[in-house]
Amino acid sequence: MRNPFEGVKLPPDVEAFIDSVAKRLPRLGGTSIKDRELRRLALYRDSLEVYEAFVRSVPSIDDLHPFYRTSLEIVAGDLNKVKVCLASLSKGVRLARRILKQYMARIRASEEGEANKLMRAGFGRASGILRKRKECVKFLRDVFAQMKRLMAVDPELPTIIIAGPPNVGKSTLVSRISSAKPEVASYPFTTKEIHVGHIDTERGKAQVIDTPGILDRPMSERNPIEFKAINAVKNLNGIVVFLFDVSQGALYSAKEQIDLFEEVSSIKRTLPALNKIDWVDEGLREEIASYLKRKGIRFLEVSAEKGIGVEELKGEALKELFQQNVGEKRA
Ligand SMILES: Nc1nc2c(ncn2[C@@H]2O[C@H](COP(=O)(O)OP(=O)(O)OP(=O)(O)O)[C@@H](O)[C@H]2O)c(=O)[nH]1
Ligand SMILES: [Mg+2]
Repeated sequence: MRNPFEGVKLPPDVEAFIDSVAKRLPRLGGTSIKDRELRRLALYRDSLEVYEAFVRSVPSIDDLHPFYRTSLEIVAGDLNKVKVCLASLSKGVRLARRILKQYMARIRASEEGEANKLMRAGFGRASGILRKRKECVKFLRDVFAQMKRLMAVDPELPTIIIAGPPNVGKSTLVSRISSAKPEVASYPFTTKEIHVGHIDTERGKAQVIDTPGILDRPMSERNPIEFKAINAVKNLNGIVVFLFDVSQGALYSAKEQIDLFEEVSSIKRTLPALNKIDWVDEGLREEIASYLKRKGIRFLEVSAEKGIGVEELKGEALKELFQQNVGEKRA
């Protein structure tokens, strides 16, 4: 599935739109003054099409995949405002068209000497109607410009979500296990860049994403937007590979990492791996490994950077992923 917002035709800012129409008016001639003024209002009327094209290009909000609907909600702050503004803009354009039509009829019925005055009046009234929607247009423009940029994640594809504390090696792992160079995407969830890679398998295509700034802190430190972000990730069809940092350079204690792991694994099916095994801190490794063993949780030991154990991790993750997918399809 492609980003449903990719095809949205962004609307021009209202003042810029009015300005650009006004600038084109003096260039229009005609066989008479009346003819010229009619052509001017017709130009205005036809130019309104950019707003109609925008509204038509917006996908139905209620039919969006939950991943994209949640993303839209995060970006817009309020889905209802998006709907209200879209409706208000549609109505404004219809009203402006009607006004222009009325003034064109009046010009046709008027004396030559009245035509320019009527054109100005029609122009002014139509512009007034659009100006009332100025804030809405600005809001919609900003929101959909951001949504258009969210291209790389396909919520329909089976997805391996790489999670773990900051600096654990998530991005390194994404590029290690995906076949192509990962794409870099911006997301409303995080100010950081998300990497999206793909894996081609016999059973079909899968994607791998890292989650900087999303699944890397305790829930208690989160704001409402971050909760929604987690929800969006939850809505992806996938499993989590959780990386622990067991290196001598680890920024987080075993307890902090284990607490985070427990939170993440309560959200989605999670496969843990101890990363940076090439630069291991034995104490840290032992503490985390014994916790996992005590819980009866299987884990792997890897070095994303050196490529140690990475193929095995990839194989395990894909196995779980496709097992889960088969299970879900049967259910
Ligand atoms: N020694 C060692 N270093 C690693 C390994 N994997 C990653 N690193 C290093 O760890 C640092 C962080 O790696 P990233 O892949 O950027 O980590 P990240 O989890 O994406 O970091 P954020 O996105 O900032 O949360 C980099 O300097 C990597 O080179 C590993 O297996 N061994
Ligand atoms: Mg990263």
